Amino acid sequence: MLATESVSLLLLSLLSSLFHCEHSLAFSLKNCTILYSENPNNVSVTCAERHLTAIPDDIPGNAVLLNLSSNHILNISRMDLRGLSKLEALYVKYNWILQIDNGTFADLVELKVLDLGENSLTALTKNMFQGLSKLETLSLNSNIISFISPVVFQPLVMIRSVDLSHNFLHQITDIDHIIKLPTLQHLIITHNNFTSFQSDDLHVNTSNLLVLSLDSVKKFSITRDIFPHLQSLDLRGWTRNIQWVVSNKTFLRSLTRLHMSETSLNFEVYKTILQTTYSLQEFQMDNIKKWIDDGLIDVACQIHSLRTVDVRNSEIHTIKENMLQSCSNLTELNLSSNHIESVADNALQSMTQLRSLILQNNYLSKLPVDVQGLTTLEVYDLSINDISELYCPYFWNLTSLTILDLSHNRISYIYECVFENLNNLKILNLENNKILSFIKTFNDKLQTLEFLNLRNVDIMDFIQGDFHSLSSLQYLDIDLHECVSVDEGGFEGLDNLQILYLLGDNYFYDHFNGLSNLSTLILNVVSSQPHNSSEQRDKPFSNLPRLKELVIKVHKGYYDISKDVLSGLTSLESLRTEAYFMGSLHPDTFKHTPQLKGLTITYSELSVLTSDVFLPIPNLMMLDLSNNKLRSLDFLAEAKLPALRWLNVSDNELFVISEAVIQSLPGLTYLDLSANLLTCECSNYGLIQWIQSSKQTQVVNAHQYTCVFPVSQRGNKFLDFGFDSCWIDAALLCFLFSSSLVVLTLLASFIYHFLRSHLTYAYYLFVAFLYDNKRRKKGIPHSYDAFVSYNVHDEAWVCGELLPELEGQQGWRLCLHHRDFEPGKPIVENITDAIYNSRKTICVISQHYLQSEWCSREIQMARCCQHLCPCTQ
Ligand SMILES: *[C@@H]1O[C@H](CO)[C@@H](O)[C@H](O)[C@H]1NC(C)=O
Ligand SMILES: *[C@@H]1O[C@H](CO)[C@@H](O)[C@H](O)[C@H]1NC(C)=O
Ligand SMILES: *[C@@H]1O[C@H](CO)[C@@H](O)[C@H](O)[C@H]1NC(C)=O
Ligand SMILES: *[C@@H]1O[C@H](CO)[C@@H](O)[C@H](O)[C@H]1NC(C)=O
Ligand SMILES: *[C@@H]1O[C@H](CO)[C@@H](O)[C@H](O)[C@H]1NC(C)=O
Ligand SMILES: *[C@@H]1O[C@H](CO)[C@@H](O)[C@H](O)[C@H]1NC(C)=O
Ligand SMILES: *[C@@H]1O[C@H](CO)[C@@H](O)[C@H](O)[C@H]1NC(C)=O
Ligand SMILES: *[C@@H]1O[C@H](CO)[C@@H](O)[C@H](O)[C@H]1NC(C)=O
Ligand SMILES: *[C@@H]1O[C@H](CO)[C@@H](O)[C@H](O)[C@H]1NC(C)=O
Ligand SMILES: CC(=O)N[C@H]1CO[C@H](CO)[C@@H](O)[C@@H]1O
Repeated sequence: MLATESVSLLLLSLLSSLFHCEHSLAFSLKNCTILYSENPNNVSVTCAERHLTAIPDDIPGNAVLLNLSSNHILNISRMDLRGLSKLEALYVKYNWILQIDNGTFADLVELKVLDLGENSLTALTKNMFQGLSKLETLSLNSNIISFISPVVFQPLVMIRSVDLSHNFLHQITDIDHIIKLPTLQHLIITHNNFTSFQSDDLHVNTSNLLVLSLDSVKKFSITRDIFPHLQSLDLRGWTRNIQWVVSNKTFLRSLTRLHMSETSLNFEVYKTILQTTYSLQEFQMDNIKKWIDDGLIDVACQIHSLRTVDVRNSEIHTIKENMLQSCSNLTELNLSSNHIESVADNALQSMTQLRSLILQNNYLSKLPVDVQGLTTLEVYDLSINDISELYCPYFWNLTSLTILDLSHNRISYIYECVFENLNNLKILNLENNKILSFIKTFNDKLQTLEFLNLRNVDIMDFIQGDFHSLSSLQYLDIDLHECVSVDEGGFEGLDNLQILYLLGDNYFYDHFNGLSNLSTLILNVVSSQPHNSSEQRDKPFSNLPRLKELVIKVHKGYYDISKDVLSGLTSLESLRTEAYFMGSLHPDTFKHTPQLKGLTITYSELSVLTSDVFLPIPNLMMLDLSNNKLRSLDFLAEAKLPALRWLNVSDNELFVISEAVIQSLPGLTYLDLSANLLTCECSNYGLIQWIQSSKQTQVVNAHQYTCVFPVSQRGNKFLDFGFDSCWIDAALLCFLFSSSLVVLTLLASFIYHFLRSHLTYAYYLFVAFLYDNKRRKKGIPHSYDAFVSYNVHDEAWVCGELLPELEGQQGWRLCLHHRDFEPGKPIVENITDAIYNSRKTICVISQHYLQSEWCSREIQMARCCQHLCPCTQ
């Protein structure tokens, strides 16, 4: 009895430990999200923008990227990042970090990128970066660092780039140890409080630095060959009048790129700087309005090697005749974001090598005449100006042009002749213009064009033949402000088109004829209001056999989508719709798209879905049904979606998720249930258990979900819901279980005590039965013809009468117990052996026989196993 009780106690404690399972192994993180990725090794975790004050303790150990940006973290200690040995990138930007403990990053042996920018660090202490032997990029910008330990960078044996801009450093010796690092290529130290930058202060003979961004200093002096590899110098933000000393021009022999800005420098200083950079190829200047008129560009162009000039935000109004007179060797000129209204005749004429001319974001109202002669031009950008007219033969000699950007102008008409001769043009951007018609614009021209952007042009109608000659076109964007129409055959000729963006309201006709190679179609539909039913309307995409991706966004949806709307889309892998399949989905909708892997149906007021809808698409991997009115996911339980990995059902009206649903999605790794009406009741018990214990499926932000029902629980955290009420059921279960156990034990001991002998007997009968079965299966022959069962008192008769008769006269071989039983063997086994080795059993029945226990057993066994007994009568 005692034993039984302790067994049930043990069971009870086992049960209760199941109910209070361990959370720490769970996959749904408390304050972070693992970004979905098809590659299981790419574990990117983001905890950004969550008001965190400390690094969460449940970051998975296999995380590769961790984003902790924009929180309120104050310090990082040794334990916070323990074990994250796979981490390659760590972003802790925009926090309040004051302190980082020694050895904090010791476990981060794979880390390549560390961003500690925009924090409150004051010092970089000795062992701070210990262990970061693979770090390549370190950002420490916008802190208040004023002290750097001489040895802090020593562990960083692979470091390539360090950003220390916007700190409180004031001595160049502070960065001495950084410049020394042999692997360092890129150093940013702008916006500090350095007074000078002098090679004599640096205790290094040769630095491998390629790029240096430097703060405004009073003195810049290089008197040793310390930067033989320096390619790029960024001196933006220099406001002081400085002393610039480069004692030998060869010291900056590798410098090809110089970037400067601001206007407070003396013109003479600019000149001095430029004169010491004799290999310069690229000169970029911002905000140098003041020196433009004095001819700064011209001074720069006198460096023979210069090829690129980039002058932005400098309020240039006119490109004067002599402004670029020395710039004849330039290949790239960028004058974007100025106020250029006009270009003087002959201002650009000398630039016979020019390949790229960027005049973006200016006030030009006419095409600059001079450009007509720049026959070497390959890139011409006139976007964001006021140009209203394109005329002929303006572009005719620009035969090398490959990119022409005329977007964001006021062009209203394009004459038939405009694009004549542009036989190399690949990209044409006419976005945001007032063009009303394209009649013959592209006729027999632009056969090499691959990319055409007509987004937001004012055109109303595309007619047959408009695009006829654009046989190389791969990308076409005609997403417009207003609805337009494309006449039947309007897209004819676009045999190579792969990507098409389209806006309008009546595309559901026969308009995709001829687009047999289209792989992506993005439709922005104003309204899907049905027109007269016709076969084309019901099967609008039937001519797009190669289409892989279809996006349909409807601004005003209607409730009448044909079940065959996807007919013909046999290659479709991704379908994204918004407000398109309004209200319901016909079960046969996806019958035509067996390859579908990603499906999005949002803002469609779906409240009920049936599992049949998904039966034709068993390969579905990503399903987004967010922003609908679903009240149940039970359809998923029968839908059989074994490949489903990503499921978003946020912003619906779900209140209970049954365990059947959870179990039907074996491959799920990402589930978003946010913004539903989750009920904190026992019916969600399975869900909560699963969220907390699943090691495969992440339920995004689950720890932030709150109860909506019942009203008494409203606002409480969903996962905190106590199962006290559900406990009653569990306790009852335990009670019933243990009571049955007790009753069973009692019964067993009763039987054992009172019916033991019967049980033994039954046991032997059973053994006999098994034995016989085995023999029969094996087909072992019998050793005797008969076993004679008799009582000892009848032995005289058996030996004297029966034996001579049967063995002597008939030749039978009999088995007699006094003669043939094996001595030493248990009697029962001897009996069974005898019976089974004999074909028949002969029972010699007498008064003694009937009184003997053994004899009656022999009869029973023989009956049971030879299926007959000759002496039952
Ligand atoms: C890893 O996953 C993130 C998030 O899904 C993604 O942005 C990134 O491109 C992926 N990186 C690789 C190398 O697959
Ligand atoms: C980290 O999160 C911030 C804030 O959401 C975001 O702006 C930034 O792009 C993220 N960084 C990376 C590398 O994902
Ligand atoms: C880290 O910050 C927490 C407050 O967020 C504070 O309690 C703790 O003492 C700090 N640790 C150290 C080592 O400064
Ligand atoms: C780091 O270690 C140095 C000595 O090695 C010690 O002076 C300093 O206070 C330590 N810093 C922290 C934050 O523990
Ligand atoms: C920068 O240095 C000057 C003098 O060298 C000092 O007056 C000023 O306070 C310093 N600024 C900062 C932000 O350290
Ligand atoms: C710099 O070179 C000089 C002589 O060439 C040598 O004596 C000195 O040790 C070197 N300094 C460093 C820091 O390598
Ligand atoms: C400049 O340096 C080069 C090579 O280092 C040397 O040949 C030349 O004499 C130096 N010129 C001057 C003026 O010191
Ligand atoms: C243009 O380049 C040629 C050859 O490289 C050179 O002779 C000429 O002086 C350069 N012109 C200017 C203005 O730099
Ligand atoms: C185009 O080039 C031809 C021959 O080089 C020349 O005659 C014609 O004037 C040029 N046209 C323009 C518009 O510059
Ligand atoms: C550091 C931090 O803000 N941690 C939060 C993580 O999420 C849990 C549960 O939502 C909060 O209680 C913690 O404050």
